[in-house]
Amino acid sequence: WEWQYLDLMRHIWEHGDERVDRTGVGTRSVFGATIRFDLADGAMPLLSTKRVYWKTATRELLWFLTGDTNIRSLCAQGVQIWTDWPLDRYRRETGDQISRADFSDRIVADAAFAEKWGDLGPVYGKQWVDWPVFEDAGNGLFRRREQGINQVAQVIASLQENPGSRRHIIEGWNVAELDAMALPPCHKTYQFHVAGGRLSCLLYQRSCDLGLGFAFNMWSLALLTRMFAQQCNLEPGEVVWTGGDVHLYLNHGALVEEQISRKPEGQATLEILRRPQSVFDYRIEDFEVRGYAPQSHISAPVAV
Ligand code: THF
Repeated sequence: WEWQYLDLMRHIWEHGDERVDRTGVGTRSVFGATIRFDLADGAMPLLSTKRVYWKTATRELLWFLTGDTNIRSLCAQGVQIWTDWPLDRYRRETGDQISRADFSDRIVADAAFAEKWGDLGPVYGKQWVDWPVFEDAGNGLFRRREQGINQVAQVIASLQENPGSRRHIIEGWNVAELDAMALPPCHKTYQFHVAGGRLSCLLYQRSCDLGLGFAFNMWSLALLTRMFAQQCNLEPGEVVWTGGDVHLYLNHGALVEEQISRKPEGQATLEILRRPQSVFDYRIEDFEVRGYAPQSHISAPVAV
């Protein structure tokens, strides 16, 4: 499967449309790409042509499932993949050129600081488990219902009650709240599908940083599918990743050249060591990856 990724990478680097993007870094991009992976026998789509920090990606996914949108609990676990956006805002608004490490430490140490500066707005976690609902207050006004819609719980229920449905969807793109988000969702729509006792999932990702984010997004798609399958007593099926604007940042040239010179080898598998009560009760220790012997990590800067 990894050739699908490497071929796409090479294709975009050689033929992608070059443009200046929102971040000002510049990209080469194509529109519309699909990568499929079969989860049979525990296989997971972990790239072997560079080390992927799957535990970091897993911590991020578990954080989404808690509904949290503040980076504080990620920072407390040493996960810095979301730190740059709050850091950027803090530096812009205060003029304080604090280092990322100091900013992260302060977020962890100081709850009030974290509340003021660590929140990303109503991003993934919020929309997944607490999509806002407004109800008629009876006086001609509408009020926000205390508890929003838990899409994750609803999809787990619909998979169990009505597996043949074509509506098993988790949506991040809440149009009314996009302006309040630090970043509108990239991996915005997950659709689940049951056939022959197997659970598959298709992700539609509107925008993909192929050099950096993809490895995380693909892992998380597969992991979410494995967790849902376990909860619903289904076998894992296929994951289908579909990207809209799929791009390589121009400052990822060294990563691209190095990675497309490497050859995929081996196949990692995942064992889930325990069957938690619900999809919200997984912990990082529940996941064990076997047979993962990747080539060395290739670092690249993230565009904010
Ligand atoms: N913005 C951009 N430009 N790229 C992205 O991949 C991205 N995301 C999320 C939101 N905005 C994005 C953030 N997710 C890394 C991984 C995932 C991220 C952001 C950054 C990253 O730097 N990974 C490094 C090292 C990780 C580490 O040190 O732990 C890597 O080499 O994988 C995509 O959803």
